[in-house]
Amino acid sequence: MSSKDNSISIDPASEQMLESAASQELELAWDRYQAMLPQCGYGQLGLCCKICVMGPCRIDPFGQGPQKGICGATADIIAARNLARMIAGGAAAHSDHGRDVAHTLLTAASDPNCDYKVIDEKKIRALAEEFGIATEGKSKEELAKAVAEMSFAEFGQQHGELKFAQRAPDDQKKRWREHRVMPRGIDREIVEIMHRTHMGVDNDPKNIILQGIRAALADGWGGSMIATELSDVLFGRPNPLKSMVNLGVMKADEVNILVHGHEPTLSEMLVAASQDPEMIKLAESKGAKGITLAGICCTANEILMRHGIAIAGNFLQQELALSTGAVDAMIVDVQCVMPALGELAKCFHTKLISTSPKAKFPFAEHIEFDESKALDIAKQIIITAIENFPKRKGKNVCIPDIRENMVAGFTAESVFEFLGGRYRPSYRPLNEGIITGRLRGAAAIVGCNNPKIKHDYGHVTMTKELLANDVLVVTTGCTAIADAKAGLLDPGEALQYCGKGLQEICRAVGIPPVLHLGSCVDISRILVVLCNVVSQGGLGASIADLPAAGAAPEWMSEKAVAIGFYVVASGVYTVLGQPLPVQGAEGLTKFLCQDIEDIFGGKFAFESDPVEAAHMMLDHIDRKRSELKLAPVLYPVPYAPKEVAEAAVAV
Ligand code: NFS
Ligand code: SF4
Repeated sequence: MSSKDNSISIDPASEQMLESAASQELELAWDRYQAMLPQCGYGQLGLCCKICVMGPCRIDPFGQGPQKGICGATADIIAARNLARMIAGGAAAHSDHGRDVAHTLLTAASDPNCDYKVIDEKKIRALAEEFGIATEGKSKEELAKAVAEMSFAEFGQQHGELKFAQRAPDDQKKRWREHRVMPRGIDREIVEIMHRTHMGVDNDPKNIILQGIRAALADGWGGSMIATELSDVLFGRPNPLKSMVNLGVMKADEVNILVHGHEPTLSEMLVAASQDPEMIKLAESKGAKGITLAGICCTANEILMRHGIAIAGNFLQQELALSTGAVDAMIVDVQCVMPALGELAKCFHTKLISTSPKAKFPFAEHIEFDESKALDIAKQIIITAIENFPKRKGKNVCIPDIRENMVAGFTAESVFEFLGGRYRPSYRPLNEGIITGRLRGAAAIVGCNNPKIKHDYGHVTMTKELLANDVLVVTTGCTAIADAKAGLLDPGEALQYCGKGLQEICRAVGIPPVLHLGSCVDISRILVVLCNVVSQGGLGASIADLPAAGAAPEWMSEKAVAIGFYVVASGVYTVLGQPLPVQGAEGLTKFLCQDIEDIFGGKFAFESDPVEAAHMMLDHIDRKRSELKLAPVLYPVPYAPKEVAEAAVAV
């Protein structure tokens, strides 16, 4: 795709950098995507197996060639095994992140010299009570130690049920127990996928997917929820705050440091180190006016939520950020970090610094992070960046002068306080809004960028379509960043896109129509919001009853697959902008897009057009409204439901 092609991104800052990168002949993900075309059809349809070396085997989707692998595996078996392994990869990534946070909490609680502290006493007390720990007379450190140890145990637990899964409404728990997908231990469910999908073990596609669901639930209601909850204890619960987003948050005359990846442990310390007066003095001594720290991807969302640190961009902007030539150091930890970055950084003075023993990269300098010396190492990293700043001098630097205001920092608790007012926290106004038809429903839009889809187009177009139809939107991850860049997290600017009912709610309550709930592990916050809405009453007894839907319009990662499955298995209708790689497997596709709804109340749909996808979500929301016998929506809205549209055509 030539960067002259206007259709690569809807974000003007990214467009500008695409032009600039093209003129410097820099290679980006979009170029590599073009070079990859045509992509393998067998892979896209889920019909390629290389689980054993009798293969690789592939199934002919046209029915002419082989219909079975050498072992006899059919299309459905092959696609189900591949998909379950994707879930295992995604659940492992989120959960290993959660485990690391538990480890940091344990260190913070045990070592008085640790740079991390147990910050949120109220939350650690509540969690300890939830875990059945006697709290009376215990210090927050003692409680944190116990909660950290019990969280560790959730990973290795061999039988029983995960603790946070108990938060789910009874209906969800009943379905999970009945179909034997209630997760036992987080690691156990992931290992069991690997066992079952080994050659010659589980060869029933549905049975394979059910184990995939068990691991996915262990992610959403286990590993991810542990990551979110314990991060809140360590770093503080987010509260609504203002910040800025897009490449233009970098400054030509300051040391620009970008953090990229996922775990908040490192980025939290970099925030502290970058604000240290000594560091700022050092930067000034090198001729810089100060230090700008900004983030890419989900670690950006973590420090945005808690400190209001600006965001430089989402997944597909990681290379564009480097292409500005203005980055003195990009510090990466784990997940969603392109291995292409090191080579690109070499075109500039930029230092790429890897920090996790789990994730090393070509051409990166490795400064290993160790939480027992967290602040010292963070300072060492900041010093490395500062010392690199003078090397930028005289080089071509191009920072797009484009940035947007945003409000972020919502949680299941702060939404609650906002909606009900500080003195009478309650989800009542939200439920009432839906019951009376002022709000049509709620939607969660999450997930990545993908060069197969015009950058940010899926997220922003879908969000606007839902807002126009009086649907309150919650968001996380790279969607949140896309929406923020488009002004949708700026309450003033976003209201113009909202239907009348949504406008009234937002004005009365003082919330933006798109609520940023954090990073991808914080989708666990969305699960808690759904539980709270159900328990508030008036909208059914199950998450599956709610006039709500989910979507990932530009997803690309295995983590997104794990999320999709735990959300669907929690009762949410979920539309994916790219199909899961199952479409060559007819039986499996029917199971995921149809039959699974009878079991869990949620199902998948695939639709690449974000407007059409939004309409499918609206149809679902309307169906749920009528099942609940709710009043018709209060204000006539621009979208005509499918039946009406079809009838109009027929006439
Ligand atoms: Ni989620 Fe976050 Fe972005 Fe996708 Fe990657 S950053 S964990 S996986 S690309 S939303
Ligand atoms: Fe082929 Fe079966 Fe081996 Fe897969 S497991 S590579 S289908 S023989």
